[in-house]
Amino acid sequence: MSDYVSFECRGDIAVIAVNNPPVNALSQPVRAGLQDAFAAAGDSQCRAVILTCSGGTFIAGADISEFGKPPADPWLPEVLGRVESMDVPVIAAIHGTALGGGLETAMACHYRIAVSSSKLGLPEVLLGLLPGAGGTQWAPRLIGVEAALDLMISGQPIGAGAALKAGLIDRVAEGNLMEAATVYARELIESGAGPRRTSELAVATAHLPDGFFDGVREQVAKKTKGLPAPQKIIDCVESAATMDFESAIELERQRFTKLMMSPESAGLRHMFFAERQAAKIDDIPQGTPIRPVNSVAVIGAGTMGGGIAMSFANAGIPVTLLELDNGALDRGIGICRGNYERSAKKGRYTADQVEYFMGLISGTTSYGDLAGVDLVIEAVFENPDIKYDVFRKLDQVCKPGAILASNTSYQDLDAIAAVTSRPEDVVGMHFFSPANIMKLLEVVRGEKTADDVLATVMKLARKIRKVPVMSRVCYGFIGNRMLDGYMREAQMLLLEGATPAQVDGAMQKFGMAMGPLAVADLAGLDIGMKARQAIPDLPDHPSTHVADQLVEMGRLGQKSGAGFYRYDPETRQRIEDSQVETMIRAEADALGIEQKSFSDGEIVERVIYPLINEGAQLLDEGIAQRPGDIDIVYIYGYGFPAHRGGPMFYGSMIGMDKVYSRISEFRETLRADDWNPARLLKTLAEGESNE
Ligand code: 3H9
Repeated sequence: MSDYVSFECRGDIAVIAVNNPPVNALSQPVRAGLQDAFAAAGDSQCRAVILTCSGGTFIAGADISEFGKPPADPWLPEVLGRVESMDVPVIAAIHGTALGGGLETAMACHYRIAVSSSKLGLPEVLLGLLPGAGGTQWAPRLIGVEAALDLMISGQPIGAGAALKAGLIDRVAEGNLMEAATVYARELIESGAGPRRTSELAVATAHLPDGFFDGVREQVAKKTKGLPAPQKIIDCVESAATMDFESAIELERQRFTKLMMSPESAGLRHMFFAERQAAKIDDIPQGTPIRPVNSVAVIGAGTMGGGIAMSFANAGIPVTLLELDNGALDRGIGICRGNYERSAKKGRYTADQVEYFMGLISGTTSYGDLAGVDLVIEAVFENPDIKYDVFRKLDQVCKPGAILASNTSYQDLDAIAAVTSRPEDVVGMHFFSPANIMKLLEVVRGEKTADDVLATVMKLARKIRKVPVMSRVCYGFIGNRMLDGYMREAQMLLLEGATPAQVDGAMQKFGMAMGPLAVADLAGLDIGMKARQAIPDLPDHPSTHVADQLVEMGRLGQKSGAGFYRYDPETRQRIEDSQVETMIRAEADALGIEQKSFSDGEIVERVIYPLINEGAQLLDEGIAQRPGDIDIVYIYGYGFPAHRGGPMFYGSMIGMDKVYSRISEFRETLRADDWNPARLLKTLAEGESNE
């Protein structure tokens, strides 16, 4: 029939199969192929149709790469209308993942059978969208209003067992899927069941209390920070309960189209592809051999080392923690157990799982015990001499071919590699704290790091559920190097008249998980001060004066109960502190800095534009491979709002010419040395203003 969709009659049962690797996305040729195949089935003598997919999965959704481009016929709702209107029973045979438009396709079929390992979901919300091919109408009819809202607002898929219980599927296939689907089709033919159209089912609403939908709206708005897609999903589900099917479908279509044009969806779609792209290294071919990693050691059982160990244990990989003495080792292993037990209390793990994970974490105080491990990650104090010492020892004891990784956040990886006799085996694996939770992994490529070492670590990252991004060597790599300007401007704004709460408030409204000053308090102001003191000949900069004075006042941040803010000892709630305000104004006075007031927009520009500028500089220097990689670093490592697509995408949405011109203005009116526009930013800006 077509390369993408095949049609054949097996006796009186028609089999339509989609074949569009890797995930059978509903690209235009698939939609056209489905339309033709169902037309052919309608014209045939078949008494039932089975819709199946080849490869590893059922249809995983619409083709996201087509979004934002001019629509190409046929439109998916039209195709699914054709499927639902078939006069003979249509059975979806599901394996792998039936997601988004894929699950909508299954719901347009009259019956559904799935293998037990399959997953079904409506994840459109994660792309800033809603199910736009009938999903908001079919789901409440099949599984009820509450479960449908849950499925669509969380975006999280459910397994076949839960789907069967909820009524999303009719059967779980035992054994071979096609055989089970054929048996099902035969039963339906013989019982004369006929088509069972989802749109003809009623939506159960009698049990819903008055004001149900408004209650959900309010609850969801709090959790989703006013993002538009969840609210529009609620509108559509409400319409399923209050309007006729055709009118409700029309509303769904309008809402879907509006969301498709929204900046939030553009940002989230960019992030979807950027995340997948970031896992690839341009000059390392896909098929590069991988070194086996079946055992891992972590040097240093502090908060970071323990978190790294947990990440491996969570993926079923045994890990040995090494510490200098038994006391430190016991403390480190105890922290891992404590973390697991807290998660178990919240219902994330069973007691058996906790024991399983802890069974994978062992400890030693002897480097000799690391002789057989495949990968060692050093996570000791950020001091180059200590790190050199560790790597010299590892070079002596580790087997040939073992990967030697450093979790350094700032140090020169090439200098670390140079103390070993095997710099090709040395790589950076920069985790973010808490390492068992944060998804970002900066993979640092040294001058001599071997291709297979990099390929192994990029792949391993996915196995331990991290999102890897490759960075070349520079001070602070991608993320921390960019942070410099961000933190500098946040603190300069204080000296120019803003309060900590104003700066953080503006950034939180922008969507940052936390404001920069609250983050500094969380990290510990003394840590920043010590890091600065460790840099030889670092010139004085007024931006650090407030933080340095806070440290001198004993205000180290959250851990001492006060920093830029005071913290309620019970709730850890931030409280604005007039003592800090007075100190800031006195310092500004001493520095002769004029005071003014700032709008939220000005604060955002001052704090975010340095990220964009430094990002452009990193691209120019070849430290980062692509703008999208930088976006992924900031979204997964620094709490940048995903719906804004990351700093570089955000810059491109504003227009790099506008960003450049504002930065040039700041260069004139603020501090020339701090606001040097990156060469690449200038080039991009000139390109845009010539368009
Ligand atoms: C929707 O359906 C809207 C409808 O309601 C209404 C329409 C009118 N499109 O993730 P992987 C690519 S919205 C295009 O590494 P995994 C992906 O970029 C959609 N491409 O594999 C990658 O390409 P590359 C709702 C897609 O095994 C390759 O496939 N559906 C799509 O780790 C492999 O992907 C979703 O949101 C797509 N839909 O995970 C599901 N999906 O090799 C989105 C994947 O060039 N997809 N690609 O880098 C996923 O969640 C995961 O890809 C999946 C597989 C779980 C399926």
